Amino acid sequence: GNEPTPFNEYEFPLDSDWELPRAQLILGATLGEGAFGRVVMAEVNNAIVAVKMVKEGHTDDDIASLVREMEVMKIIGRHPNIINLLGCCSQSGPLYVIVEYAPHGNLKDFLFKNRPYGRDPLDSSKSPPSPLPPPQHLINEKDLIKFAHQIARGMDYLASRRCIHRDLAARNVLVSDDYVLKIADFGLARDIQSTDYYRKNTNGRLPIKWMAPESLQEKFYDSKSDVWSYGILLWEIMTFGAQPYPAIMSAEELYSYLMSGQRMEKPSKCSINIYILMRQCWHFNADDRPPFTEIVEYMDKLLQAKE
Ligand code: ACK
Repeated sequence: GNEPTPFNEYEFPLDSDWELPRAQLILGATLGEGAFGRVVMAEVNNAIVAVKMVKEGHTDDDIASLVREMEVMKIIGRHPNIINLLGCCSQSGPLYVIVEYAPHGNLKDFLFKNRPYGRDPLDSSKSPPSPLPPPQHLINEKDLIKFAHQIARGMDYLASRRCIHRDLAARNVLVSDDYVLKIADFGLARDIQSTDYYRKNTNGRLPIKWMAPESLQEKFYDSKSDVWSYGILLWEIMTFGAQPYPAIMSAEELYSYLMSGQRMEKPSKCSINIYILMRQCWHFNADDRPPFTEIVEYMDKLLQAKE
């Protein structure tokens, strides 16, 4: 049913491989909230973690999605470039799914905050000094390529585990210590049938701009549609978090733009080799797009050339 349900009305089977004593968990500040979910910072055995839970007013379906997300994370297993499951509290109290904490937040905001001071990466002409505070992290082109490389490795791993992300974007990649990037929300149950192309996400952006043509047209998703999204994510990285296709306002408009063969231009600070990769990810025909394994190899070579 879809009626709101109070806490503690659910019983979950005990999984002793993952269960942590509730008393060891000290909940802290809320990191973020969605419609029915919440992510809270917490401490367990002197380590900082992130805890996913449902909010009050959730439905049975929201609980089921959180359980499913946790089960997917258990099955997929560990990789350095994904947000890994650490444990859960599932007995006598609300369900807490405990995952790795990424101290620098999402990649889009991280890149935007650390734009080279006073410069708009989309604009090669002189632009007035930015009103933003000076960047805390100095990020050069090699760092950007390393970011793209790590995301490709995480996606190659997820694809090898038969996991399709369906919403790969800089907002869904988190920045951990030492510039380690981790793909988040790969275990989310996404009800593709009910995807609302017109509804903006919490940041007011249209998620359609990351979607492959076959996802826009037929709601079809596979690893090759994730590769398309990876190309958009590459573009976000190379523009320090700019908004893709700023002039496009609807799914129909985007589809005809792509159908006519148009693609985003090379960002001014982006090397031709990275742009070539973006364009390969944006082949209309999914079979012409490189698999993540090839993308990783391509980035290996680019980084070796920069040694
Ligand atoms: O950009 P943010 O600060 O990073 O806002 C979102 C918000 O919660 C909603 O998802 C943050 N968040 C989610 N998972 C984690 C995590 N494992 N570590 C740190 N922050 C997280 C995210």
